[in-house]
Amino acid sequence: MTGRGFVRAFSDWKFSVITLALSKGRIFDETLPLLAAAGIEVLEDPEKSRKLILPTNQDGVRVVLVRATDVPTYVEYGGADLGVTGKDVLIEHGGAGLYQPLDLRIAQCHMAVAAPVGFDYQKAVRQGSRITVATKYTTIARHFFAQKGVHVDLIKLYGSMELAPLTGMADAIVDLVSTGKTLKANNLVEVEHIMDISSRLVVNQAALKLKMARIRHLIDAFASATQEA
Ligand code: PRT
Ligand code: MG
Repeated sequence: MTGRGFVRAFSDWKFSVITLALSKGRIFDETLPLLAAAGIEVLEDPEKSRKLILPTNQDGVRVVLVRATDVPTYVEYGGADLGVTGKDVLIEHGGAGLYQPLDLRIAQCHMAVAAPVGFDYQKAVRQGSRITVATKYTTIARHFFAQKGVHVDLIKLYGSMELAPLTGMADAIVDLVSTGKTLKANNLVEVEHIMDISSRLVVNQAALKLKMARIRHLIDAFASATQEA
């Protein structure tokens, strides 16, 4: 096949397949029932398989497994036509170039400020003290504290934020809370509720135009499954 022939064959094939980006764990697990509502069954278990591209029972639909924070990027640049991603991840990514048709109401949790049990956060805020906050969610944290008029020094971390106040590196953290068990186990308490978080369906704008009917069908099936839940 010539170079141009290959490119044409690849783009014909790409046009015929819908690629959905998911991350392993709760997003994958909680998206499965929505896919089932659209008649789609993923044929391999990501916890057992090492494959990053998973086939489904429909020839024209496949799932790619990426890091949770990479889902918007895959969809933005067309590596996937659609994806499922947390509102937290979307805000930090910026959401540029993504169509966001649906709140799927899965992987629910909330974003919070938490501090060690002994730290008088309210007093520090009242007095206008400068506080140091460790977080993976710097955009959300910066915006939240700016709105409150609180002076913060942000320390960017990529995980285990709970450790930062325990080691004296930060006064507080901004992190996701679901059951509250992680905070409790690390002697931290929630001091501010920032926002509720759930996961969204995101769609590549060009794919939406080129594969309109098939993507619409998926959005509609997801929407009715979400309302029934
Ligand atoms: O874990 P990894 O580094 O691989 O990636 P990730 O954390 O980005 O992915 P994943 O699968 O953990 O989270 C994907 C999405 O699920 C997030 O973007 C959120 O929108 C959503 N979600 C829902 C959560 C939680 N609940 C949650 N509890 N994401 C993370 N957590 C973490 C939280 O950060 C904290 O460490 O769980 C801990 C708190 O849980 P509780 O139950 O102890 O309060
Ligand atoms: Mg995680």
